[in-house]
Amino acid sequence: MKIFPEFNFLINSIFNFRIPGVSENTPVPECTRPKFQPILEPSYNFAIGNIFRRPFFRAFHGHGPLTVVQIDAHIDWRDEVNGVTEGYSSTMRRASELPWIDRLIQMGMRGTGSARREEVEAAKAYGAELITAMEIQDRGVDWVLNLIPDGTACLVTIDCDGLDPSIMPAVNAPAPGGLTYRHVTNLLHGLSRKVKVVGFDLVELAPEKDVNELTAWTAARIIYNMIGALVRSKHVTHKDKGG
Ligand SMILES: [Mn+2]
Repeated sequence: MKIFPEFNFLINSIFNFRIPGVSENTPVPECTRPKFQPILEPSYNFAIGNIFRRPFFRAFHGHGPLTVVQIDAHIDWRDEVNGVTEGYSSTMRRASELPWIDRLIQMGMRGTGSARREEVEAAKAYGAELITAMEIQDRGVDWVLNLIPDGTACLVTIDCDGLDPSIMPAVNAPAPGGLTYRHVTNLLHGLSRKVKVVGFDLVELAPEKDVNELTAWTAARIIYNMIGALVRSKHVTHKDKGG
Protein backbone atom coordinates (compact mmCIF):
# COMPACT_ATOMS: atom_id res chain seq x y z
CA MET A 1 0.00 0.00 0.00
CA LYS A 2 1.36 3.37 -0.98
CA ILE A 3 1.49 5.52 2.09
CA PHE A 4 3.05 8.80 1.07
CA PRO A 5 1.64 11.34 0.28
CA GLU A 6 -1.76 10.20 1.42
CA PHE A 7 -2.83 11.01 4.91
CA ASN A 8 -1.88 8.58 7.58
CA PHE A 9 -3.41 8.60 10.98
CA LEU A 10 -2.24 6.64 13.95
CA ILE A 11 -4.80 6.90 16.65
CA ASN A 12 -4.05 5.46 19.99
CA SER A 13 -6.63 3.90 22.18
CA ILE A 14 -9.31 6.43 21.40
CA PHE A 15 -12.53 4.56 21.92
CA ASN A 16 -10.39 1.69 23.19
CA PHE A 17 -9.12 0.54 19.82
CA ARG A 18 -6.40 -2.03 19.93
CA ILE A 19 -4.73 -4.19 17.31
CA PRO A 20 -4.17 -7.71 18.65
CA GLY A 21 -0.54 -8.70 18.44
CA VAL A 22 0.80 -5.23 17.86
CA SER A 23 3.60 -4.35 20.22
CA GLU A 24 6.02 -1.49 20.51
CA ASN A 25 8.47 -3.31 18.27
CA THR A 26 6.03 -4.24 15.57
CA PRO A 27 6.89 -2.48 12.33
CA VAL A 28 3.73 -0.92 10.96
CA PRO A 29 4.61 0.06 7.40
CA GLU A 30 1.15 -0.93 6.23
CA CYS A 31 -1.89 0.86 7.48
CA THR A 32 -4.66 -1.05 9.14
CA ARG A 33 -8.12 -0.02 8.22
CA PRO A 34 -10.13 1.30 11.12
CA LYS A 35 -13.71 0.81 12.10
CA PHE A 36 -14.59 4.36 11.29
CA GLN A 37 -12.93 4.60 7.91
CA PRO A 38 -16.27 4.56 6.07
CA ILE A 39 -16.75 8.16 7.13
CA LEU A 40 -13.79 8.98 4.90
CA GLU A 41 -12.84 8.54 1.31
CA PRO A 42 -11.28 5.14 0.61
CA SER A 43 -7.79 6.44 -0.04
CA TYR A 44 -7.44 7.96 3.40
CA ASN A 45 -5.30 5.58 5.34
CA PHE A 46 -5.69 5.13 9.03
CA ALA A 47 -3.39 3.09 11.17
CA ILE A 48 -4.56 2.27 14.62
CA GLY A 49 -1.81 1.20 16.87
CA ASN A 50 -0.38 1.14 20.29
CA ILE A 51 0.87 4.06 22.26
CA PHE A 52 4.27 4.14 20.64
CA ARG A 53 4.95 6.59 17.92
CA ARG A 54 7.91 4.94 16.36
CA PRO A 55 5.91 2.56 14.16
CA PHE A 56 4.15 5.62 12.83
CA PHE A 57 7.39 7.43 12.10
CA ARG A 58 8.91 4.25 10.72
CA ALA A 59 6.04 3.86 8.27
CA PHE A 60 7.51 6.76 6.29
CA HIS A 61 10.67 4.84 5.48
CA GLY A 62 12.07 5.99 2.17
CA HIS A 63 10.24 9.30 2.17
CA GLY A 64 11.26 12.69 3.27
CA PRO A 65 12.77 14.88 4.34
CA LEU A 66 10.05 15.24 6.92
CA THR A 67 9.57 17.66 9.77
CA VAL A 68 7.94 16.28 12.91
CA VAL A 69 5.65 18.73 14.69
CA GLN A 70 5.04 17.33 18.16
CA ILE A 71 2.58 18.62 20.72
CA ASP A 72 3.45 17.15 24.09
CA ALA A 73 4.25 18.14 27.66
CA HIS A 74 7.40 16.04 27.43
CA ILE A 75 10.40 16.00 25.14
CA ASP A 76 10.56 12.16 25.10
CA TRP A 77 14.32 12.08 24.58
CA ARG A 78 15.27 9.31 27.02
CA ASP A 79 17.70 6.92 25.34
CA GLU A 80 16.37 4.13 27.52
CA VAL A 81 14.28 3.60 30.61
CA ASN A 82 15.16 0.49 32.60
CA GLY A 83 16.71 -1.00 29.50
CA VAL A 84 13.70 -0.29 27.31
CA THR A 85 14.69 1.82 24.33
CA GLU A 86 11.34 1.96 22.56
CA GLY A 87 9.14 3.16 25.39
CA TYR A 88 7.01 6.23 25.41
CA SER A 89 9.75 8.38 26.92
CA SER A 90 12.08 7.68 24.00
CA THR A 91 9.97 8.34 20.95
CA MET A 92 11.50 11.61 19.84
CA ARG A 93 15.03 10.36 20.40
CA ARG A 94 14.21 7.39 18.19
CA ALA A 95 12.57 9.66 15.62
CA SER A 96 15.74 11.74 15.49
CA GLU A 97 17.62 8.63 14.37
CA LEU A 98 15.44 8.01 11.31
CA PRO A 99 17.16 9.32 8.17
CA TRP A 100 13.93 10.49 6.57
CA ILE A 101 13.21 12.82 9.49
CA ASP A 102 15.34 15.95 9.43
CA ARG A 103 13.70 18.36 11.84
CA LEU A 104 11.88 18.09 15.15
CA ILE A 105 9.73 20.93 16.41
CA GLN A 106 8.54 20.06 19.89
CA MET A 107 5.93 22.30 21.43
CA GLY A 108 3.98 22.43 24.67
CA MET A 109 7.00 21.38 26.68
CA ARG A 110 6.76 21.66 30.46
CA GLY A 111 7.25 18.18 31.96
CA THR A 112 10.53 16.96 33.35
CA GLY A 113 10.18 13.18 33.18
CA SER A 114 12.03 12.63 29.94
CA ALA A 115 13.91 15.92 30.12
CA ARG A 116 16.82 15.58 32.48
CA ARG A 117 19.88 17.63 31.63
CA GLU A 118 21.29 14.77 29.54
CA GLU A 119 18.15 14.51 27.42
CA VAL A 120 17.81 18.25 26.92
CA GLU A 121 21.44 18.47 25.84
CA ALA A 122 20.98 15.57 23.40
CA ALA A 123 17.87 17.17 21.92
CA LYS A 124 19.62 20.50 21.51
CA ALA A 125 22.70 18.86 20.03
CA TYR A 126 20.46 17.30 17.40
CA GLY A 127 18.84 20.65 16.75
CA ALA A 128 15.40 19.89 18.10
CA GLU A 129 13.43 23.04 18.74
CA LEU A 130 11.98 22.88 22.22
CA ILE A 131 9.10 25.31 22.59
CA THR A 132 7.47 25.53 25.97
CA ALA A 133 3.75 25.74 26.55
CA MET A 134 4.35 29.12 28.16
CA GLU A 135 6.02 30.47 25.02
CA ILE A 136 3.00 29.50 22.93
CA GLN A 137 0.64 31.02 25.49
CA ASP A 138 2.67 34.23 25.53
CA ARG A 139 3.60 34.52 21.85
CA GLY A 140 0.72 32.83 20.08
CA VAL A 141 0.21 30.13 17.51
CA ASP A 142 1.18 32.33 14.54
CA TRP A 143 4.62 32.78 16.01
CA VAL A 144 5.06 29.02 16.06
CA LEU A 145 3.73 28.61 12.53
CA ASN A 146 6.26 31.13 11.27
CA LEU A 147 9.06 28.80 12.33
CA ILE A 148 8.09 26.35 9.58
CA PRO A 149 8.72 27.14 5.92
CA ASP A 150 5.71 27.03 3.60
CA GLY A 151 5.18 23.71 1.87
CA THR A 152 7.25 21.65 4.31
CA ALA A 153 6.17 18.01 4.54
CA CYS A 154 5.20 17.48 8.17
CA LEU A 155 4.19 14.67 10.45
CA VAL A 156 1.96 15.97 13.22
CA THR A 157 2.03 13.99 16.43
CA ILE A 158 -0.05 14.89 19.46
CA ASP A 159 0.38 13.44 22.92
CA CYS A 160 -2.83 14.15 24.83
CA ASP A 161 -0.81 15.44 27.77
CA GLY A 162 0.35 18.33 25.62
CA LEU A 163 -3.06 19.84 26.19
CA ASP A 164 -4.07 21.07 29.59
CA PRO A 165 -5.33 18.28 31.86
CA SER A 166 -8.44 20.32 32.55
CA ILE A 167 -9.63 19.38 29.06
CA MET A 168 -7.71 16.12 28.58
CA PRO A 169 -7.51 14.53 32.03
CA ALA A 170 -7.18 10.94 30.84
CA VAL A 171 -3.41 10.80 30.56
CA ASN A 172 -0.74 9.02 32.55
CA ALA A 173 1.42 12.06 33.18
CA PRO A 174 -0.84 15.11 33.60
CA ALA A 175 1.02 18.41 33.59
CA PRO A 176 -0.77 21.65 34.47
CA GLY A 177 -0.22 24.68 32.29
CA GLY A 178 -0.91 22.97 28.99
CA LEU A 179 -2.19 24.14 25.65
CA THR A 180 -5.84 24.96 25.17
CA TYR A 181 -8.18 23.36 22.67
CA ARG A 182 -8.05 26.55 20.62
CA HIS A 183 -4.26 26.57 20.59
CA VAL A 184 -4.27 23.10 19.12
CA THR A 185 -7.07 23.51 16.61
CA ASN A 186 -5.65 26.85 15.47
CA LEU A 187 -2.31 25.17 15.08
CA LEU A 188 -3.75 22.31 13.03
CA HIS A 189 -5.69 24.67 10.77
CA GLY A 190 -2.67 26.94 10.41
CA LEU A 191 -0.40 24.04 9.57
CA SER A 192 -2.83 22.72 6.98
CA ARG A 193 -2.89 26.11 5.27
CA LYS A 194 0.86 26.47 5.33
CA VAL A 195 2.52 23.07 5.06
CA LYS A 196 1.79 19.63 3.67
CA VAL A 197 0.61 17.45 6.51
CA VAL A 198 1.42 13.90 5.43
CA GLY A 199 0.72 12.12 8.68
CA PHE A 200 -1.05 12.61 11.96
CA ASP A 201 -1.24 10.67 15.16
CA LEU A 202 -2.76 11.23 18.55
CA VAL A 203 -1.36 9.14 21.37
CA GLU A 204 -1.32 8.44 25.08
CA LEU A 205 -5.00 8.62 25.79
CA ALA A 206 -5.79 6.45 28.82
CA PRO A 207 -9.55 5.86 28.57
CA GLU A 208 -9.84 4.28 32.01
CA LYS A 209 -8.82 7.61 33.56
CA ASP A 210 -11.32 9.73 31.71
CA VAL A 211 -13.79 12.07 33.38
CA ASN A 212 -17.23 12.30 31.76
CA GLU A 213 -15.58 11.18 28.49
CA LEU A 214 -14.08 14.65 28.28
CA THR A 215 -10.72 13.49 26.94
CA ALA A 216 -12.34 11.26 24.33
CA TRP A 217 -14.59 14.07 23.16
CA THR A 218 -11.70 16.52 23.01
CA ALA A 219 -9.62 13.99 21.08
CA ALA A 220 -12.45 13.36 18.65
CA ARG A 221 -12.92 17.07 18.08
CA ILE A 222 -9.20 17.50 17.45
CA ILE A 223 -9.30 14.71 14.88
CA TYR A 224 -12.37 16.19 13.20
CA ASN A 225 -10.54 19.49 12.98
CA MET A 226 -7.48 17.84 11.50
CA ILE A 227 -9.54 16.06 8.87
CA GLY A 228 -11.54 19.16 8.03
CA ALA A 229 -8.42 21.27 7.75
CA LEU A 230 -6.76 18.75 5.48
CA VAL A 231 -9.76 18.53 3.20
CA ARG A 232 -9.52 22.28 2.68
CA SER A 233 -5.74 22.32 2.33
CA LYS A 234 -4.33 23.58 -0.93
CA HIS A 235 -1.40 21.25 -0.34
CA VAL A 236 -3.60 18.21 -0.70
CA THR A 237 -4.50 17.24 -4.21
CA HIS A 238 -7.84 16.02 -5.40
CA LYS A 239 -6.27 12.59 -5.84
CA ASP A 240 -5.06 12.60 -2.25
CA LYS A 241 -8.59 13.31 -1.16
CA GLY A 242 -9.79 10.15 -2.86
CA GLY A 243 -11.39 11.78 -5.86
MN1 LIG B 1 3.81 13.42 27.15
